[in-house]
Amino acid sequence: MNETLPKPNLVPLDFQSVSDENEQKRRADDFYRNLNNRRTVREFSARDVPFELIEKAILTAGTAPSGAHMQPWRFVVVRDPSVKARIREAAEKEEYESYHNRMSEKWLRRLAPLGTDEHKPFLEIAPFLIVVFRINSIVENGESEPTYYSQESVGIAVGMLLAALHNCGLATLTHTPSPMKFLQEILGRPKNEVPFVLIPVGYPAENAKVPDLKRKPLAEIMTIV
Ligand code: IYR
Repeated sequence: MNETLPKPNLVPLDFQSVSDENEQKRRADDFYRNLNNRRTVREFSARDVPFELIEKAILTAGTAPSGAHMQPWRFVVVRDPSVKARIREAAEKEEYESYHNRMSEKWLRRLAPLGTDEHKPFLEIAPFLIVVFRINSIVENGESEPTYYSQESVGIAVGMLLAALHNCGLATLTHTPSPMKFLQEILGRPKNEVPFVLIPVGYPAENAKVPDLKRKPLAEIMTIV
């Protein structure tokens, strides 16, 4: 072992235990019902959202566990209409190519029930876009080092972000224009920050519709050994 490695700095755990099993079950059920009610929304209202809610949701996402606790994420909040317009223009250009020339017949068949296409008006209508970047390397003392398990880490943080936004009554869409490199350029992010997902946030449009999706039952998603 390398003798110069630092020692861990351990402090007492602040574990908030839940009073009893019934209370645990009640909370488990409440949380499930709350998240089971979340739907990806593609029709947004222009109604404004308190910025504080966006900040709190990002703080929540930032509590996610991460590989070697490197917290390899950056959340860029876009509210400037001119930046949103540039993002829409660039995304629609890529998406046009994807839908017309890049996606396979099988893929298009999978997407057909969702009703998606290359038109992305929500990129301008939603009051906020949160663009999540994955930090793939850092520089320390002039030396470059990769972040570890950054895909998994950022995926977990995004899950928590979506749950936090839903929990405070906001609608979200996980949008992945492909390729996403234009986001790095428009938002002026450095090369080590790789676009991960783009999340429009706001309230649903009045009478917004969503696809009639069914979720897999427990027996199909859980295996007990
Ligand atoms: N990125 C495209 C296509 C798309 C792909 C998947 I996988 C989806 O679940 C939904 C859409 C778009 O955003 O339209």
